[in-house]
Amino acid sequence: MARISSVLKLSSLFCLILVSPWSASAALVEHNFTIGTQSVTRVCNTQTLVTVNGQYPGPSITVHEGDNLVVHVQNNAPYNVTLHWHGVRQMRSCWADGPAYVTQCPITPGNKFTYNFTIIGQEGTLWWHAHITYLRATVHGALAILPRPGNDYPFPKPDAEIPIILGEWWNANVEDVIADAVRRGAVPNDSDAYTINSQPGDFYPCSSNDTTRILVEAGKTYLLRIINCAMIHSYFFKIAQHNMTVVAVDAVYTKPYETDVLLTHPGNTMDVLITTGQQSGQYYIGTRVYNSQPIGTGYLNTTTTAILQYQDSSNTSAPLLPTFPAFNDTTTAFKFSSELRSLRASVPQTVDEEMFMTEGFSLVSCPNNSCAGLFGGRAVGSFSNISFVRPDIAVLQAYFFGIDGVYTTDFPNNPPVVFNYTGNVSRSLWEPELGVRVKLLKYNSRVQIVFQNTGIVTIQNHPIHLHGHDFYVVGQGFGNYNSQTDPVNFNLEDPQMLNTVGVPTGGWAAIRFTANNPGVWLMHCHFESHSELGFEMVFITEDGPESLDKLPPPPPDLLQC
Ligand SMILES: *[C@@H]1O[C@H](CO)[C@@H](O)[C@H](O)[C@H]1NC(C)=O
Ligand SMILES: *[C@@H]1O[C@H](CO)[C@@H](O)[C@H](O)[C@H]1NC(C)=O
Ligand SMILES: *[C@@H]1O[C@H](CO)[C@@H](O)[C@H](O)[C@H]1NC(C)=O
Ligand SMILES: *[C@@H]1O[C@H](CO)[C@@H](O)[C@H](O)[C@H]1NC(C)=O
Ligand SMILES: *[C@@H]1O[C@H](CO)[C@@H](O)[C@H](O)[C@H]1NC(C)=O
Ligand SMILES: *[C@@H]1O[C@H](CO)[C@@H](O)[C@H](O)[C@H]1NC(C)=O
Ligand SMILES: *[C@@H]1O[C@H](CO)[C@@H](O)[C@H](O)[C@H]1NC(C)=O
Ligand SMILES: *[C@@H]1O[C@H](CO)[C@@H](O)[C@H](O)[C@H]1NC(C)=O
Ligand SMILES: *[C@@H]1O[C@H](CO)[C@@H](O)[C@H](O)[C@H]1NC(C)=O
Ligand SMILES: *[C@@H]1O[C@H](CO)[C@@H](O)[C@H](O)[C@H]1NC(C)=O
Ligand SMILES: *[C@@H]1O[C@H](CO)[C@@H](O)[C@H](O)[C@H]1NC(C)=O
Ligand SMILES: *[C@@H]1O[C@H](CO)[C@@H](O)[C@H](O)[C@H]1NC(C)=O
Ligand SMILES: [Cu+2]
Repeated sequence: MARISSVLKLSSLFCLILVSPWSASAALVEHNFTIGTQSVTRVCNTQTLVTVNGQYPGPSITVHEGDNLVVHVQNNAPYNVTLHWHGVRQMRSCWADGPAYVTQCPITPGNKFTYNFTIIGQEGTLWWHAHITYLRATVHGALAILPRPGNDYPFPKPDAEIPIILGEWWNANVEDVIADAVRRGAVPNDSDAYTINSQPGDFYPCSSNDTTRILVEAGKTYLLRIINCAMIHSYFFKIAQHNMTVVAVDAVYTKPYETDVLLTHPGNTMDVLITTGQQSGQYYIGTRVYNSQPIGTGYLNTTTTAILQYQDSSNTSAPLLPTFPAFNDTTTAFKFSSELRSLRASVPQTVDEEMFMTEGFSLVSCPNNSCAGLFGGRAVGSFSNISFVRPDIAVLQAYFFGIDGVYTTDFPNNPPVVFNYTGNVSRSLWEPELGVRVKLLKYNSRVQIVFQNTGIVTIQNHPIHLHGHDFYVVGQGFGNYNSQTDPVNFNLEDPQMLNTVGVPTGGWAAIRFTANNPGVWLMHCHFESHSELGFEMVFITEDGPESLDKLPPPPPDLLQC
């Protein structure tokens, strides 16, 4: 019975808001989020977690495209908090985007702030999470965007929808983990378990009694809303004996893509259809890490599981486990990422602004090699050799109110040095600059960025997330980007649109978007340890000529720092 009730709780995560089908008008969806602390036990270890409304994972939000979402946040936790609405375009509502010291000052303990924005032109699954220090490890939840009342999905309506939230668990206070790493100049300690809907599953100690079970009926179609909320890990995702059809990624519809394995990076969301084609039984839903670094450490080699359980309970066979790709199976990872195609696309055919950015690790030297990173240095990340240093006040406030001295506008279109990016990079090139250099974009300019992963410290697939815009991934490959030969093969017809792209390890990815959203927009690696260590940069999209092309003034409860 305990198992059944946990399944029911899960399915009620996504209760539909009932709106009559003939009403096309947008609704106001309002939520109260109280941030607090609670005691939670996993893998035989009890921790005090920061959570929203006492839920872990946090509350699911369901809206329709076109709705105005208003979330009143009361911070009763002992930490500064901000919330980000991951993947929401935030058209003309940059003030509600959420990254701390970029678009807002934090909500300090005891204080409150209201996030108020309208979701336009996006359908599918997104999510929300804390956007400061390491709090998003436990402060996160699903955001399902249904078609406007009267509109349909571009695929047959599923019989039910099931959220699948992939996360990580530490046998430590995550705020201590990041503070300790920053103090020592080290990479933060790894987590102690990976989770599916907050449970590690049958292959971890003290966990099997609480493994997430998803009850299904035979012969039905289910829509899985899969969200990678993990802090540092990309996963392969499989279900034993069940193929999957991807229909959307990052709340952008795809041409239906059938596969038996998914690759998901932190920040990515996927809408996936499954048909329950078996008669009965139990089938593991499982994840295993995709490790794109040449070194084979820094991750758990366990399989994290939930169970897809057919309701016919006469079959008591043990659950079947899927077979997984090897941890370092870059071929399978690249195949999945490069075969996705947008259902509908309108790609900028020419560009006004062309950027080439190196991205990856850098190493800051410390006095007497006294830091805990490689060679006694401090581990950091960078774009084009600039490691971002968070200012004391929000960049958006500095921009809007014309406060000088917070940032400069000279982020370069090309990195300062040309070198063999993915080769054995000379140590003399490892030390970055530190600063807050932003890139200004003219309103409505068409932008192309080529991200070039470097071999500094190590090559790795970094999931690069851009706020305020979705972008088309027009090309990707391994080795050094060749500006003569690679553009010839760009897909300008139906490339996938994303908000988070995994740049192939030791390779490159080319994106295009139109800067049609005035405001201050963070771009960063979505491995949280990397972004906390400066793997970030900022775009400012300038106002356009018409009043509707301008960023409106701040909300009345604007926070100061
Ligand atoms: C949010 O809290 C306010 C004040 O406490 C209350 O009046 C309102 O009904 C709550 N709204 C929701 C959606 O729970
Ligand atoms: C949300 O913002 C709109 C303006 O964009 C405003 O009209 C509305 O009153 C705001 N709602 C709340 C609850 O603050
Ligand atoms: C991180 O790991 C190191 C080495 O295992 C340990 O000494 C340290 O206490 C850990 N830090 C935290 C915050 O748990
Ligand atoms: C699992 O539940 C059984 C039956 O309630 C109990 O005897 C056992 O101790 C539990 N195991 C764990 C690891 O909690
Ligand atoms: C999954 O798809 C593959 C390739 O299309 C096919 O060979 C296999 O039989 C399918 N498996 C199931 C369980 O439908
Ligand atoms: C019983 O379930 C197992 C998986 O747990 C499955 O392999 C088997 O085919 C099922 N048997 C029947 C008769 O459906
Ligand atoms: C996982 O790593 C441990 C050592 O850390 C090793 O003993 C074990 O065989 C590995 N398991 C798998 C599935 O690779
Ligand atoms: C993957 O790892 C295995 C060892 O586990 C190694 O033999 C193999 O060469 C690696 N493959 C790649 C592509 O790095
Ligand atoms: C570095 O080490 C030398 C020799 O041990 C010492 O004299 C010097 O004070 C140290 N410098 C710093 C910045 O710690
Ligand atoms: C760049 O480095 C790679 C890997 O070491 C090497 O194979 C390649 O020849 C180098 N390219 C150039 C132009 O030196
Ligand atoms: C980065 O900038 C620093 C400081 O100007 C310089 O020493 C280093 O060589 C540069 N590295 C690269 C890869 O451009
Ligand atoms: C919390 O935010 C306030 C306002 O920005 C700042 O003054 C304070 O130092 C922050 N506290 C911590 C622990 O970062
Ligand atoms: Cu990264």
